[in-house]
Amino acid sequence: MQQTDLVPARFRDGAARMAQALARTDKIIVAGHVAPDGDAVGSLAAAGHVLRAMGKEFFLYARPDVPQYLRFLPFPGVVRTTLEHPPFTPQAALLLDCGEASRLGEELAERLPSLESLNIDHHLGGSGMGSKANWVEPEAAATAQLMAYVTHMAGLPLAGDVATCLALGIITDTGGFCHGNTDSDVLALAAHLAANGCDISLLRHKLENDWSLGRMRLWGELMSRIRLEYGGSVAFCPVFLKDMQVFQALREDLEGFAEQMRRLRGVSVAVFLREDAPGLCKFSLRSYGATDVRAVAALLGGGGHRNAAGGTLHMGMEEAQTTLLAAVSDVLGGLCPPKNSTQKTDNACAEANLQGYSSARRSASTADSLKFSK
Ligand SMILES: [Mn+2]
Repeated sequence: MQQTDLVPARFRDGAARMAQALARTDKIIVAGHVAPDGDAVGSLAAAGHVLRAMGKEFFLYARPDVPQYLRFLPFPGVVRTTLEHPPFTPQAALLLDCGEASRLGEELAERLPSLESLNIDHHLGGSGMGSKANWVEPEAAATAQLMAYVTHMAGLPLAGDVATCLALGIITDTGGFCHGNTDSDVLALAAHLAANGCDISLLRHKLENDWSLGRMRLWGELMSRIRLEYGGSVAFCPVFLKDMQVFQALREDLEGFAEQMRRLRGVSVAVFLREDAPGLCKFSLRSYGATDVRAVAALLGGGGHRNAAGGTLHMGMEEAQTTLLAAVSDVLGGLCPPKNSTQKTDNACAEANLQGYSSARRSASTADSLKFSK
């Protein structure tokens, strides 16, 4: 592949514009969204490497902190968790993967009006946040993908530590190159990173095979708690504050659980509800293909992407559960039977599904049918 092909035509202008804007900016706070995920942290670290190569003064900032499971990344310096006593007087903020103003965190949001801001994001709805330069591409799989194109357009090599940080963001936001956002551009970029020394298999190993026993046991408990709603088309699971204490688990230990729920046969939407404090819940929604859970999240004041969205509900768990399931039904009613379907109906449907599966297995092979028929 020629170097010029690395940045797809649809992203070239935006990437060049952001590279130029960065070149004209100094004394920068680099920030992802609060409670940062792999894409936010990977983009944050990569941006730091880029700014260092550009000779800029900058510091990295994450609230409340970089989660434990991402601390193996090669960061270009410490990640600060507060904006008090900065090493220099910041003039600008580079915002990465933030989605919307509410995800900046209070501390940064308060200071933002007095700073120039540059915004790089792939969430729908985050388009207003860059006062100096703004680049939002909802078609991009990850902010790290966009950051890679900025790096390239700035004339810097996509190799070494910056490649590792970018690959991490891409891997996490594409679910390890499995989600519907994994297009040929993403794979071409990943191939370039791999060809330039990035060990993608090692990255995935570090991300996926580092569980505490508490996390494993918590997932076991939560899996046994999953309930099917709306005739089996929606999977629901709540996790309470006391669960985290019982299993000595961290909040980041829940990362990925909603995706697990989506593995269930017949389930179109996975709904995961987490109690953060009495009267304060976070919800995560996952879907597949054309089923748009972002629309459900938006109805409840949240945001995200078509197949992965979430938000906050200021209410108790029971009310949150009712509110969430009603919103799923209201927005995605086509996939759900009427709202008044009872638990008994759900069980009957689930059983019917199982029977359907058995009979499909029986008819799949006449040679095997005797073994299944007993
Ligand atoms: Mn992202």
